[in-house]
Parts: sequence; structure tokens; C-alpha cells
Amino acid sequence: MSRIALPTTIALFLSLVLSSLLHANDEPLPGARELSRQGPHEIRAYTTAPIPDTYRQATIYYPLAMEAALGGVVISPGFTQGQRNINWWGSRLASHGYAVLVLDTLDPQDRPDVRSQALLAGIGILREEHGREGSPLHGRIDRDRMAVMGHSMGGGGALIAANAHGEEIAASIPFTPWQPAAELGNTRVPTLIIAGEADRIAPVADHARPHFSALPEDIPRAYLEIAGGDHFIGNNRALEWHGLLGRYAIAWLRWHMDGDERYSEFFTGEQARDDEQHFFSRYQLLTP
Ligand code: 9J3
Repeated sequence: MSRIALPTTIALFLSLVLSSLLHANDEPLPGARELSRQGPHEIRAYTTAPIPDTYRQATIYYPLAMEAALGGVVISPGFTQGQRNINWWGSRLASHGYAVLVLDTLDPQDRPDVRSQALLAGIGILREEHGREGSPLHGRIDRDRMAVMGHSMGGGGALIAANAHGEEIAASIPFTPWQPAAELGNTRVPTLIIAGEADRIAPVADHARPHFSALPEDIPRAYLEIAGGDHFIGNNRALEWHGLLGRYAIAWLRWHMDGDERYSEFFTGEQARDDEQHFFSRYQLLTP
């Protein structure tokens, strides 16, 4: 061993020890069961944040007491639907430590491109809540960690937003997305697509599967298709899927938005293989 090598080795070892000790989230990795239900944080919600001219109204869910800065998630409902159809995500994600803005579109029939504008405006609102005196989120938001989600045309909106304004977005999770002939080749945002095999409103052959194929090959992306799942597997009434979908969504946010690599385990480990066997008609995880 040269004179340089030993100190270098020691330094490398120490830096590894130190970086693991100083990991952003020094909490132990939860088990699959903990990630499949409400999280440890008590939550609150409010509707008094400013409203941009691209959506009608919104509710912001957040963990009441949490010292770490909060990443944000903005969520759009689908065609003719509203917050009431998808807001279980607000309380679920907030209880796991995110600030979550669930919106109502201006018109319930707004198309995906309008929803993409609403999602981007929601990100702006969450960022501004950080600086707004009197906001429950004053001083609590991490402006660099913002994600988009959406159901159906809202999922189409998430895909469009991530493709057009990826610099604003750290993770994207469209569920049962609807957007014909989506051009997604500019997407730089790690994207998890959640789909239902038996979706008759946004058939996977015309929507979710081509969406996944249209994403560039050099970004992290995952495709999760529930065997026999319909258009509404990610919505409030699909109680039987909340545990599983919540777990994958939270793990995706932790991994790709918060940068906690440990959460890749939830996509590659024994639980994922078990899910694949029992619940998925198709499952792909592609990381460059
Ligand atoms: O947001 C959605 O549920 C889209 C499905 C749909 O009915 O589109 C037809 C125009």
C-alpha cells in the first residue's frame, strides 16, 4: 500500500460512516405495513391559501408538527370530478410528512393541458406559502422538492407538466392517466405510472402503456398495473387499494424527490416481488 493509500482509505471509510450518520432522514426505514397506512404525523388542512387564476379552489394538507422542511405534492382530479374523489391522498401523504395541495379545476371538464397549468400553479402556491406570513406552512416548505400527481385527465396533466416544466418538478405520479398521443420525450422527471388493467375509460393500451413507452430511457420510471383494476383504483372509494398504492407512491417520493435511495427496496425487494405475483398484471421498474 502506498503512503497515500492508507489515509485515503481511512478518509473514504470515515466519509461513508459520516454520510450514513448524517443521512437526510436518519429515521429507520419503515416496513411495508407502516408505509401502507396512515403515517406517524398528526395532520391538519386549510383552504385559505391564495388561489391562482388556473384552478377554482384547493385544500392543503400538512403534518402539524415536523421539524424537517416539507416537500410538496400537488394533485388534480379527473374529468367531471373534484377534490372529494381523490382527497384521501392529501391526508395519507401529509401523514407521511408532505405538504399536499389537492385542487378543484376551474371547470370540471377542463382538459389535461389546463390541468397541467393548474398543477404548476399549485406548486407556485405551495412555494409561496413558505414566505406568506400567517400561513400554517410559513418557513416550512422545501421549494426544491415538489411533485405532481393526478387521476385520469389530471394524470394527463401531470405528464404534460413534467414534460414541459420538469425544472419545477422532482417527481411525477400519474394514476389511471388519460391523454391520447402524449408526447413525453422531453421528460426529465422520475415518473411512476399507476394503471388499472381493466380500465374502460382510459384503456391502458391507449393511455398508460403508451405513456410509459413515450418516456425517455435515461430517466427513472416505473409502471405498475393492477390486475383487474378499473379507472378508479386510485380514488377515494377504492379502499382496498389505498394501502398498496399509497406505499408505492410514498416510496417513489422518498426515493426520487427526497433522494433516499433506501426506498428503492420497496420497488425491488421481496414485498414488490410478492405484489407482482399477486396483484399486478404488469410491473416494470427501469432505472438508468
Ligand atoms: O379524467 C377522466 O376520467 C378522463 C376520462 C374521459 O371520460 O375522457 C373522455 C373525454
